Amino acid sequence: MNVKTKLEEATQKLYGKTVKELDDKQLYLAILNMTKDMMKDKGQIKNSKKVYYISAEFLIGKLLSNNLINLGIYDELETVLKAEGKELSCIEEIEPEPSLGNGGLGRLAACFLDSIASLGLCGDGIGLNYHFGLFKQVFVDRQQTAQKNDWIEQQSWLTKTDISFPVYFGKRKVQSRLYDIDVIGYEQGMNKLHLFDIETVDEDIVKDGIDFDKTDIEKNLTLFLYPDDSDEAGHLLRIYQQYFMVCNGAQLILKELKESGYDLHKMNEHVVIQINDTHPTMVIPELIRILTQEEGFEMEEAIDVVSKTCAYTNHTILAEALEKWPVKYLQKVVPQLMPIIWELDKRAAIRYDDPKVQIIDRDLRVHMAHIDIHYGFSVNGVAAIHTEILKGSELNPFYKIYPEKFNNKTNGITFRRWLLSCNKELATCITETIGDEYKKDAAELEKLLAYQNDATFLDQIKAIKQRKKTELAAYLKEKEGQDINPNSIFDIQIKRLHEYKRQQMNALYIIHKYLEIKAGKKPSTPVTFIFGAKAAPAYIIAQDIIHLLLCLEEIVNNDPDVKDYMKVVMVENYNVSYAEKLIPACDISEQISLASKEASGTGNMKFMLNGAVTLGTSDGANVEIHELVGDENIYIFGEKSEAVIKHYEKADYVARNFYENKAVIKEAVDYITSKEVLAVGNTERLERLKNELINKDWFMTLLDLEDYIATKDQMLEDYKNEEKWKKMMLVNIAKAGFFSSDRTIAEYNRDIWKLN
Ligand code: 26Q
Repeated sequence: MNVKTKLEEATQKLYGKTVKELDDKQLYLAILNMTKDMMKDKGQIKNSKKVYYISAEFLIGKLLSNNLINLGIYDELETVLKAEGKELSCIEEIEPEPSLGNGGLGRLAACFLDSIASLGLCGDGIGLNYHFGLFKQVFVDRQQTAQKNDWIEQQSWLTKTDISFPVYFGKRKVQSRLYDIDVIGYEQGMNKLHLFDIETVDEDIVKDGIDFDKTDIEKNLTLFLYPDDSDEAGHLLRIYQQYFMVCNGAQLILKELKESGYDLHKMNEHVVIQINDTHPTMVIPELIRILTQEEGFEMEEAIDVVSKTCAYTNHTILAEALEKWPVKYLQKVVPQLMPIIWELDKRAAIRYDDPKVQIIDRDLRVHMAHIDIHYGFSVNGVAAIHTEILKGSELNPFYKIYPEKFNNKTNGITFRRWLLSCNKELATCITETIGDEYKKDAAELEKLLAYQNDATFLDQIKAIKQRKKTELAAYLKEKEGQDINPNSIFDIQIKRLHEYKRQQMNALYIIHKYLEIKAGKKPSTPVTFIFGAKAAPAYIIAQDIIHLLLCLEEIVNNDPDVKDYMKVVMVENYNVSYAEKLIPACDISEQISLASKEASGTGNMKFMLNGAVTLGTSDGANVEIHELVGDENIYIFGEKSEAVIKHYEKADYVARNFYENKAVIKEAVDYITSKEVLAVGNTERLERLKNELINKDWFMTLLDLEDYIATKDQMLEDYKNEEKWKKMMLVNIAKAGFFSSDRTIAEYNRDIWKLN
């Protein structure tokens, strides 16, 4: 049956009407139903060994476009709809975006599910069904406020299952409910994303914004996703969520093993559990608890088989982001796990007396990563430099004990979403030039290198970029009410707001540029600086940085001396769908974290694939991008990671020295509390931020600022050389193949999972 007939059937079944008679919302629901049915028809991917990717976050984004592409029916459906006067792209806008993640880690999990299925590997995701996910960001008085994101509708990609498990928090029992989202591979079968929930959740306890009673877990357990630095009050709830996730996950895994008739004693031959950061770490003691208490295993054997089943991925070296839960908290939430954790601690302590590798430290805090490393068979970092830092410094004592466990898996992104779906024009142009094998084998993109001197092709990619910029300008006009010049250079920094990512350094550049223009130094090409970022509500300095950016937007965009030369736009509620519009339109990709701090970054890969040129430090995957494209096709600046690590060791970085000795730096920093900014901003926030930069600056903004300014100025200058710029675009696209998550997943499978 063709797509036209299927769609007509779906609209008749749902509404008793034809396609023409329906509005976009109704059509969306009909297409949703049709797509879900077609996915079911593809059948489950099956194998005698399966990976469970367990993660507190799956930042899946909207699913319609991707599912249609993976089913291979996007173009056909678009044509059918057009014939009836309907636009598929408008219908896609109707879909609400789930926000089941903070940023990179959650988005990575989503890309991985796509690639696991697309490689035909048997693997499911296990996570939580947060009703409101991460907060929706709303700006009020140039400050971030938080609202709930109500994404679950009557009909959605979620399918309620009849699977339900008891979960005990001590003696308190809650009953779970499993919801599934089907994950369809590109021209492949299907896996599942399992999202656990409880039926007693009460959405009405949410009061103002995102405030609610944090103690009533029956009502609040799966209401929200915690932002990446929650406050004290949130910590207990975070532990409740984590245990709820792993307890359900463990029960599901064991149930599936038993249903397949496999021997639990050989669990590791049929299951591998990939633990996404430390958030799901309790799955290790939980499995050991179940095997010993309910399945008759001896402790020794339970530990052995679980250790051969679990593998851990580390995503950070920021000490404050490594989870260390007080014994007291765990004792309160999951008393039944503590005896197991003490046992695991005792066994590690008997073998190794180094205090750095203990599970429970002297302050009675449980180091979650240490459980994963001692009791898992693999530990991986997410980019080459990150894994080297783990081995050489952060986790060095563990590397010395278990060198064989450590391995690198450089992150990747799914090209289905980040090229085929978000930039159809570029995908088509590439297909017309080198064929479409690159869709299944991303390394094929290198064939584009043969077109470096082909004026027609170079002009095509430049024209596509221009088209995407014009589309974005129209969108920003509609959404943000900002008029931007589509012929200006689009300089974009989109990622979670964090001091180590240094949005504040970009802000200081903007101030510097603004003051230059005011002094009469006009740039020859106008620039638009675009930001998108959410800050954790409890992270004060991050909120201050957002405030500064919004103040700069107000001042710069309304200054008649300046507005023709530069504009600043901080988009509201940056999310996956916004990224899909911003990335194809970008000229300059800002990847400016303090070297050694960004584990990998994945936005950098998405920009590169879409023909943006990176302005970045030698950090995370930027290092590998640099190696691939060569010095001529990237702009690298700033202190290298070894030097930064030394600064921390010696504690010899003094921000004030840079502030006092460099006029350019002083001028930019002082402007934060100038009368112009104070006139539109909040004095307390602005003073606190300036003070932080001069007296603390933990992430060394001022150290790299001069080099950043010089490098970015050079980049703006080079943009004028069209021939040079087009070639840089081409090389970046051609070399992006390495960053396909298909490559990453193939490596996970080859080295860790070993699914046949
Ligand atoms: C921890 C404790 C309590 C509450 C929240 C958290 C928490 C939540 C989210 C800690 C960390 C995160 C998210 C981390 C993250 O997104 N890391 C990013 O992972 C990407 C994928 O590997 C990398 O590319 C980024 O470099 C890394 O920052």
